[in-house]
Order: sequence, then C-alpha cells, then structure tokens
Amino acid sequence: MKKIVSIQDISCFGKCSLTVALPIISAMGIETAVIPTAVLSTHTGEGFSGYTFRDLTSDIPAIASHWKTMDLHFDALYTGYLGSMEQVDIVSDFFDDFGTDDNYIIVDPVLGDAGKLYAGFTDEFVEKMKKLCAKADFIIPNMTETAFLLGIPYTEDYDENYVKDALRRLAELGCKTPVITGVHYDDKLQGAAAYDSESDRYYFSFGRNVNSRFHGTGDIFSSVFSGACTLGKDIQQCLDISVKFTLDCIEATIPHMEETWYGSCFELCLGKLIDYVKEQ
Ligand code: PXL
Repeated sequence: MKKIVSIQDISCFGKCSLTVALPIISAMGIETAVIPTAVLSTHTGEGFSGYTFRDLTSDIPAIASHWKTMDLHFDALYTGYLGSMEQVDIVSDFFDDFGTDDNYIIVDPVLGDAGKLYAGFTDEFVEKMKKLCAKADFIIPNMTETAFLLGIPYTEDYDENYVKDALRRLAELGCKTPVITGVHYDDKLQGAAAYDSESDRYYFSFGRNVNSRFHGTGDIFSSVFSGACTLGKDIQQCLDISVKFTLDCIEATIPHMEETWYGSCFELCLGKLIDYVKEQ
C-alpha cells in the first residue's frame, strides 16, 4: 500500500488542512500518516475570530526521531499550512531525513488568498516558505501565493502567457514541477496549470467556472494532487482529477452555503473521487 505523510495543522472546526487531507487521501486508497503542526479551534480564515492556537512545533522533531528508529518510508511527504518560521525549518529538516530518490516532496505553500496573506503571516515568513519550495518536487500555490512567492503584484487580469511565465519563475525557486491553482481567464472556465521543468512542458486543465469560492478548496486540490501523483498518475492526469474533484466540491457546496459558509461539502463528492481514480 502507498503511504503519504501529511504535515499540517488540525483546524478542529472549519474543514481544511488535516480534516480534509486525511479523508481525501484515504478515499484514494492510500495510507495517510499525519504530523499535526498545531491545533486550532477553527481555521483563521474569513468569518472566524477568537480561535485558539496550540503550537505543536516541538513535537515534530520528537515524532521524526521516533519514526527514524522504526525506519519508516513514505511514498510522499506532503505539507500544507505551517504556523511559524521555526516550523518551516523543522519541516525542512524532516524533508532531509525522510526524502529519498523514490518519493515525492509536495509543498502547498499556504500563505494567503484573494490577494492577501492569511492572519499572522509576514514577508519574512514568505521568504522562509520560498526556501522550503526549493526542496520540493511539486509546489501547489494559488494565484495569490504565486504573487507573494515571486514578489510581484497580485492581479486578477492575466492571460496564459502570464501563467506560463509565473510557472517558469516558480520553477526557478528550485522546485521541479510548480502547479498553480485557481487559474481563470474569464467567467466560463477555471482550473490549474503546471510546468515540468525537466521536460520544459506546460500542462493545463480547466472545468466549468462556478464563480464561487469556499475556504479549503486549495487543500482539497493539493490533497487530491498528492494522492494522484503518489498513485503514479502522470502530470496531466493529476491535474485533471484534482480540477474535476475540486470543482465538484464547489458545486456541491452551493446549495448548502448558508449553513456551510466556512468550508466546502467535499464529503458529498468522495464517491466520485474514488471513480475518478479508477477511471484514469
Ligand atoms: O486552508 C488553509 C488553512 C489551513 N489551516 C489554517 C488556516 C488556513 C487558511 O486560512 O487558517 C489554520
């Protein structure tokens, strides 16, 4: 059985990070080990305030040391939201300890959305995240995170050449295959784009633009993408499955958005995900 370790926080309520990664990667038939980086009462996104935050930074090296004594091997190391600069350094050490020639390092550089950094993140944190990206096979930023990683202004007015240029520049940070999510040139289609710096090839995948945004969809995309590449899918297949499933989740949430404003109803779509994995 394939095994992924996912390193990110547990937001106890709010449907993101580990509460999304665990069910999604498990549904894809992959064993999912976790290293929780922090426990929050909710996520820190729009609509929540006064959340608790218990930092688990010092637990991470202890977990890694124990695992080293057991000679554990993972097919992918997948990181998401990291709560402090120190945590980024510790995760970087984890990559040195558990990264091998035959596993993938996947970094979702969670920094912000809609042109803004999430609460508590600074330019210094962005610089740290850039260094972590340099160690990755895949990085999966959205358009906001792309702008921050590249030090360019955020814009919603762009074309395919802009995306290709951004992908090339993300690869220059040192990662092999950058993937940008939330790409849309108009109101009709939205999707994701990737660049494989080894073959110098670009990949795109688009689906219907449902013109709604929900918190945690980046985590859904990255979890599916991590699962798909771990299962040996090629880059185009990974993009196609991740885009299709993420759009399914957004569409499934629309009828429930009054009640589920803080996240998406991905649970209603897990059956489809299992089919997509088998089909491709
Ligand atoms: O979805 C990304 C994410 C993960 N974890 C926490 C967050 C966010 C985004 O706001 O606040 C705690």
